[in-house]
Amino acid sequence: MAEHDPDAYPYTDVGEYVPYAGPHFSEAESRERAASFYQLMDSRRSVRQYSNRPVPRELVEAAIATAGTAPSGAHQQPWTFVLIGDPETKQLIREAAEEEERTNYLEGRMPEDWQRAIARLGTGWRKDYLGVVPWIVVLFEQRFGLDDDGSRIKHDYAKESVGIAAGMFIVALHNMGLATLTHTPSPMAFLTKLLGRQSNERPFVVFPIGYPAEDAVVPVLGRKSLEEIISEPRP
Ligand code: IYR
Repeated sequence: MAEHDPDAYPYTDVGEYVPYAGPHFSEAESRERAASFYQLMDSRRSVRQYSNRPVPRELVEAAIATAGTAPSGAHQQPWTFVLIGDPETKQLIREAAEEEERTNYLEGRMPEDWQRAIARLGTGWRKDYLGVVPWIVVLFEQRFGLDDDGSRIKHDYAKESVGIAAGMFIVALHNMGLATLTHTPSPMAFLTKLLGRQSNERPFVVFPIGYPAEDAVVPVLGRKSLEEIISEPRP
């Protein structure tokens, strides 16, 4: 790197640098990889029926490690992945989630347009899958950091950062043939207490993780075409 130029980089005066070590591919390799990765990811679906077949803890840990490579605001890595395998805690999560969802679905807490939006997904207040999966990961967003003396460290773009990490986690699981679902029981505050998290942490999403049931089905849903999601700048 060139010598530090304080005019151009007024806030950059510390830090060490190493050569970037990302992969290099020929254009042909890139095309091949792009096509096969797209195919792999296009086969991903949110799964609501799981097998109780055990999943080695290391596999879920590997997915968490991959998610932890996500970019984050000011590299603050504002995420905690709480990994739950013991049946009692999974059962407590299930019961609490079902209680909230029961109120949503049966007692009119879900606005009508929301009900209409999810009608074709085949969801209901019962969350059987939370009682079947070998693992549940609850991803928490650290809204702010806490340093050793308990004072707050501002986290920039925490929500965006955790959203990116969540996406990478889903990709990592799918890449190893594991299924998951971005489950957001609403409201989710019960998870902070149930899992003994601190008040700076906000539950972001619940991921049931396992192999899909052999007879798992998913709703027939199309994806938007490339033409629908890509655009040019408008004058
Ligand atoms: N949280 C509810 C409802 C629900 C909401 C959305 I947005 C979905 O994409 C699916 C379901 C539930 O988990 O059933």
